[in-house]
Amino acid sequence: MKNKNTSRRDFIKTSGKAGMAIGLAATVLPSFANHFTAAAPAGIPYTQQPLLYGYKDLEAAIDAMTMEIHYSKHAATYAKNLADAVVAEKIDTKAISLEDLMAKVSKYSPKVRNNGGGHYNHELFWQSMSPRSTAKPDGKLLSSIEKDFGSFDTFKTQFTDAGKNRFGSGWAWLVINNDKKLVIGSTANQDNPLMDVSDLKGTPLLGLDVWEHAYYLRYQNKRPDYINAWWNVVNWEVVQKRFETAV
Ligand code: MN3
Repeated sequence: MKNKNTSRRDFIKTSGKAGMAIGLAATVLPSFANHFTAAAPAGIPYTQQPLLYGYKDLEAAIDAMTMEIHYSKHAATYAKNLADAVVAEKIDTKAISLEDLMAKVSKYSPKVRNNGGGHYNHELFWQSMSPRSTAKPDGKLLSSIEKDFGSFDTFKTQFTDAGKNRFGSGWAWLVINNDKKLVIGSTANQDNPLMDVSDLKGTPLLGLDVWEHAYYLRYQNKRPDYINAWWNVVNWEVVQKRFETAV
């Protein structure tokens, strides 16, 4: 995986044809289809990474066409625009991680905020889903959820409400804050809880895209139906790993 990602990144760098590289990634998707293992929680690269499942694999919640357009058009554009902004604003991506860039995003242009957030959020989102979802987490994450929200069902209801009630476009989040407490909230547009400009602050453990482009083809105006179905594809294994890294 690591070599593949590296060579793909080099390919993008040398060819400058990000769109072509993304098309290539889409055609080789079946070779990744058997790798449902949890992705590493720490550090999201600046470039778009291959999906660890096929576009059709999340049908329990999201149709294949939505996945394809979302990944290969919307998210790819954020990654490309971030790459452009990184060059224009002379951001040394070897010296500063994407997470650290988010933490001082107010010092950069709106293009970095919108596309850096857009790229980070989507990479986290793809990792947060799996065709082999378990109904709930276990271990320390489950006990922390039960401690901080009363029960797993209460947590689900509050998270669902955060997504339902986010006016316009944005994201619902489960974060762990500086006091190691789990907190649910939402952000507008492509902001995220790592950003210094965000009211909601913490390390993202789980993020849900509630932009219309994430659900409109199947669910139209029914965002709550999308969120209710989305629980069927949450990759709790990855969320647990993020939690264990953060605590
Ligand atoms: Mn999106």
